[in-house]
Amino acid sequence: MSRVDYKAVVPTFCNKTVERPNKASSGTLSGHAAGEPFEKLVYRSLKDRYPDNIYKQFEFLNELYSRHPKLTKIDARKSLFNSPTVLFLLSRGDKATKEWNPTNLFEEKQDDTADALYNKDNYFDIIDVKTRNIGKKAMAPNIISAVKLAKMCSLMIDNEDYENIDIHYVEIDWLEDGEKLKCIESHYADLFKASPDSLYINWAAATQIQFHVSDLEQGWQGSKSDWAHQYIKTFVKSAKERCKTMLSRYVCPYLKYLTEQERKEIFGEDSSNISISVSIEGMVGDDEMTEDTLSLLTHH
Ligand SMILES: [Ca+2]
Repeated sequence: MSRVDYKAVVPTFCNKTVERPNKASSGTLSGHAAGEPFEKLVYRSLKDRYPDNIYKQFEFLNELYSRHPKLTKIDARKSLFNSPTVLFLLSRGDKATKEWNPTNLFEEKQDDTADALYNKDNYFDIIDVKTRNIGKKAMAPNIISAVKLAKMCSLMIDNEDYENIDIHYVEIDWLEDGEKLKCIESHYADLFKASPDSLYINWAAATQIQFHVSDLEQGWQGSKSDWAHQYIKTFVKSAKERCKTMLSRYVCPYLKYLTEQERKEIFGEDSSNISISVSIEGMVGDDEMTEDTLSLLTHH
């Protein structure tokens, strides 16, 4: 159960305007540039409502490490996180963590997981704001790395760490309004309420999960531990499909250009090893795979 009252906060963004980051006359506005003032708006509203609990991700880290100035080693700094899952999602890399000191603070980073972070005691709600120009038709945006989520789920399972983390998305739909940008609709969604099988992983787009927040299915009834397990299943299944696609699209059509010797060099002594090379990825005993392998081999 989230401690942020999204139902109350999110509708307040409707009809709010922000300054256009560039003059209307200077041409098109990039999605990223337009997103920033709305991200700030969401952050400020949340901060007003929960002044003691809302942080920027980098602010939280700066405060955490500043409160313990004697802990300077990486492991000591990492030990400040009670949850390995939170540590994984929020901390910066080892090098940056090592180099952190009160005169070398973290700054905002583009690939930080959270635009805003709600923290109380050991509980963290990661809030990511997605902005959308509804005057244009746009593909579903990148939400989070599917690999990062798989890692997160494995940490949750390994540490039975389910209560410390929530992840929410806020969508701001905006239109240009003279020298301003105006929020027309606002939406929110809880990642752990979306059925993992409904998440689309775009392997060709840096393995990103993509969706419009307003379209995200919210029907998951199971526990977070069920969610973590189901997500990993979804991820592995999707990775298997990706392997199949890679084989049929990028291996099969080109095999005939290789000599027998070259094929052996790549796939081993027996050409049937093409299936074995895939099996290493964890697909042993998959009947379907045998069929795929056969169809691959008939091409040359
Ligand atoms: Ca964002």
